[in-house]
Amino acid sequence: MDVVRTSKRLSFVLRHRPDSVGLVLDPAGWVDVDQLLAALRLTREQLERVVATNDKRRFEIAGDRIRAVQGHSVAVELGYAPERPPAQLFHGTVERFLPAILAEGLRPQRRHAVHLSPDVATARTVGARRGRPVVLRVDAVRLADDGAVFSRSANGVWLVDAVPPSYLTVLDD
Ligand code: HQG
Repeated sequence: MDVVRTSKRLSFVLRHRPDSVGLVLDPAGWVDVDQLLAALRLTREQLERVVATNDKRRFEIAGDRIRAVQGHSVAVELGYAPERPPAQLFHGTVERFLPAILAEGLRPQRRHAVHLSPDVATARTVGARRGRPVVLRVDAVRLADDGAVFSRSANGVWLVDAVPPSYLTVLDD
């Protein structure tokens, strides 16, 4: 079994298209492990290896259920408690999105939330998936003080509904 390929397949099914293999997520994104194993033709041992070795700890198993910890495009209520963010958070993107981002702010696009990183290095890696990365600093505490609700996924990604442009600063390289 190719661990990375299987992880990508799991992300696809548990975040975006559970229906593609006949699964239905519960409202918090969980699905029965045995059903997932049958649908993906995996053994429990293979699944546990993918979950345990995943570089970004993208999945969590609790009892007989499994879910992706963030990154969904299907509607889910992950249930992470609201949490006060650090003073600053970061978002990695690419130059071509900047005009839109600086005009309308960060939007979740296809996902259920805007994803923010706790440090510049992580944000740069996220942006680099699409080209030369550009990092934005988010004035997170001010945004929280102004009423935005932040939460943090089980793998340390900060989530928020949106970030208006006035809370964003483009960092120099
Ligand atoms: C951009 C990966 C135009 C945004 C990563 C991003 C992350 C706008 C893209 C996680 C915009 C959305 C999430 C606006 C935002 N106008 N473009 N108003 N607002 N954008 O993939 O944050 O490996 O949905 O900058 O590591 O890149 O999958 O979000 O470029 O943690 O676990 O629209 O996905 O994790 O792209 O990445 P995405 P993201 P995994």
